[in-house]
Formats: sequence, structure tokens, C-alpha cells
Amino acid sequence: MNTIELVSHELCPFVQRAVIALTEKGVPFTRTSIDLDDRPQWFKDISPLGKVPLLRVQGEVIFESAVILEYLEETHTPALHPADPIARAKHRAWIEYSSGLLMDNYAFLLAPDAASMLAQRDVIRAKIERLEPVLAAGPYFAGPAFLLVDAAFAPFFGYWDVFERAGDFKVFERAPKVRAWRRALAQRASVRAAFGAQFEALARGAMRKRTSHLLTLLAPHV
Ligand SMILES: N[C@@H](CCC(=O)N[C@@H](CS)C(=O)NCC(=O)O)C(=O)O
Repeated sequence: MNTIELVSHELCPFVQRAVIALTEKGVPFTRTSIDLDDRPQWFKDISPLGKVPLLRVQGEVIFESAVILEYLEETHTPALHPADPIARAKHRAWIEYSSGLLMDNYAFLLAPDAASMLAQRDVIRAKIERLEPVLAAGPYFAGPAFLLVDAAFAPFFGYWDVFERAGDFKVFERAPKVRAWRRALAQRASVRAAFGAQFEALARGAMRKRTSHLLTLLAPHV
């Protein structure tokens, strides 16, 4: 039997979207977590960009999370892309957009002072407001079905559940449909499983190792 292995890091949102897609499709997989601050040589040897996630399957290595999602889509049911080619192309484009937002989250999280943190908040808020007219009636991105595009965005919102313990940054204030979508994603079993009970504690630990203005605003974790 060909076991699928996901080479991971506990906190990585790009890993989380792969975990969500694997879970939604009911694909059995093993998970190997690595320390990104001390990457093992075997990982350096197989990761062209030195990044997680990697999917090891049939002796091959697939890198880049969006490509991993597409591979899973081509190989496992249920289909999580729309059947219509134009709709499918649009979903792929919005997945790319979500990848930008995941990187924006890092810039927000690691901003060294209030001014740069708030400037990054503004970048994220503008991108969230841009999403508002794109969303269908809900509860998910394109309507009643949870799709790959939902898996790609879900980790973005999970990070905001932690960020907002530091205050109301009003990122979602003018985006009611995005707020409802965020709530629906948070309730999805695959999303909850991808985050895990230790997520917030791990995120705080990672922030402590770096300069993070946000961390100075976060109330102690209970
Ligand atoms: N475009 C990549 C981004 C993956 C990525 O940035 N992973 C981070 C962890 S969340 C990483 O491995 N960073 C290590 C590094 O950049 O050196 C993807 O979608 O898979």
C-alpha cells in the first residue's frame, strides 16, 4: 500500500490547508514534523525551496501547497473544484490570492512595531474587503458545498482567532459575508482538526522567539 506522507510544521498554514484537503477527501496519511529552525539534512535534500509542506507519494516529492491541493483533487474524490472550467479557473486564482493573505499574516505577526503592524493590517483589510462581493450566499465561498478554495483560505482565519485576542483590529468590520464565512469554516471538523488544541500555545511560542509587536499586546494565554 502506498502511504502518503505530509512533511509538516505544526504552525504552518500552508500545511494546514493540505491537512484540511486530505481530511475532507478521507485520504489516510502520515505526518512528519520538522523543526524549521534546524532543518534536517534529509529535508534539505528533498525540499527544493527548503519549505513545508511536502507530500511524499509513490517515492516522489510534491512541493508547493497549492500544487499539493491540485494533486489531491486529481487523485481523490470527492471533487472539491467546480466542474465548470471558468469557475474552476477562478477558484484557482482565489487560492493564489489566499496564499498572499497567508504571507500577509506572517508580516502582521512579525511586525516589530505598532506602525508597521497597523500598516500591514491595512493591507490585509483591503484584501478582505475585496473578497466581500466575490462570496456567494454562503455558508462557504461558492455556496453550500465546502470546496478546495475553502480549504485554502481556512488557515488564514484560524490565525486571526489568535490575533484578535490582542484587540479588535477591525479587519472584518466592513465585510459581513466574510465574517459569516469565517464562522462557518471555524465549525468545520476538518478545519478544527487541522489546527489542533495546542495551536495558540505554539503560535505564542513562535512569536516569543522573534520580535513581534503583536505579542506585546496579547493577553496571557489561559
Ligand atoms: N508557497 C509555499 C509557501 C510555504 C511556506 O512558506 N512554508 C513556510 C512555513 S509556513 C516555510 O517552510 N518556511 C521556511 C522558509 O521559508 O525558509 C507553499 O504554498 O507551500
